[in-house]
Amino acid sequence: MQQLLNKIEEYKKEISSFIASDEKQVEEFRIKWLGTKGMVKAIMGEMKNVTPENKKEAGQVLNDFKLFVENKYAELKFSTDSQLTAHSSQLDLSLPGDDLPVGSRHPVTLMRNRIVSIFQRLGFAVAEGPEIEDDWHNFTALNLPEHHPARDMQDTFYVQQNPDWLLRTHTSNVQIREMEKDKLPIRMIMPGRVYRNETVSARSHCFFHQVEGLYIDENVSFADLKQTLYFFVKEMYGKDVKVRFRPSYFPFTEPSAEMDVSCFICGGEGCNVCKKTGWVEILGCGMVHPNVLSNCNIDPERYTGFAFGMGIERPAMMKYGINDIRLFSENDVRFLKQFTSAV
Ligand code: 2U9
Repeated sequence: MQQLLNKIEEYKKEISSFIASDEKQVEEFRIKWLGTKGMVKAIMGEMKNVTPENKKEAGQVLNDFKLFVENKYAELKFSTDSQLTAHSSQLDLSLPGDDLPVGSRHPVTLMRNRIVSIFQRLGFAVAEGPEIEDDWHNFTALNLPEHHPARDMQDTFYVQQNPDWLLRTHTSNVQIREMEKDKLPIRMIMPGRVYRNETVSARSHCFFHQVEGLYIDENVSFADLKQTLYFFVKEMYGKDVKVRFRPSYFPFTEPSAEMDVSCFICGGEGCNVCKKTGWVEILGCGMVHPNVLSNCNIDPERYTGFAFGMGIERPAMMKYGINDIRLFSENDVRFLKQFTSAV
């Protein structure tokens, strides 16, 4: 056993001091030590002469030795690699690295993130849901009567194989799904893509994005709705904008309203964006209809709530001066790379 250990020590010394100046010498090293008739194989063969009580230790030592030789071989190979050495003489480590292309966020994402983060600061959580939906969650639960025009084939994309399925026309399906979970109060916003069967043009598309919001608790009033949306508008469009509510009608809210802000382009003087009116419509809102609460097993005598909804593309077009909604979905990198990835 001692003889074996001595021999290995000697070999290690020889190997450690070995230097190869070219690939040929490295190959000679490999053949001498690691080849089929090499020294490692030979010394491994000496295991048979080791007494049974020393076998375990000898096995360990021999394995370590084999690893040692293999590592040295790898080292020699690396240091004499002809490609590497050829390049290293021409390598200028002071040169700056290649530019990595940095992506930018999509303008719809930027606008969605801005809207979402304002409501998050007010304590709204974010919820998402399916884009392929059934009639109940997209229409019936929302108090849309059977023959409401929105259900019309002209406005909604239905799934051919099953007319109970459709592409959601708003993200209100997510509100219904949250209300059905039976966990109150609810204070959530629902961003997402929605679909309408409309002719594609510079101003309208068959899919676009929305953020909708829902707040349900005891004693929620229209005053809460107004205060929440005032805060949103000031954060979004600045302290100086004016706000006005106009009465409106939606089947899922009662009373309903639309909210305008004084034109943030011309300051109310009248321009193309506000069509010379001085006002820009930015969202619809209202108190959740008692029928909608009942449809989701929420007692309308005890709970009330408000809801609102806004498109994302239109404010993004106004903010970035984009004049054609189709640009958002054409994936032209020349268009997309113009937006900062700040938010
Ligand atoms: C539930 C109850 C009520 C969401 C609302 C609007 C008014 C609205 C449009 C704005 C522009 C959609 O993108 S748009 O075309 N939305 O005017 N949305 S109230 O009301 C709800 C939602 C869910 C359960």
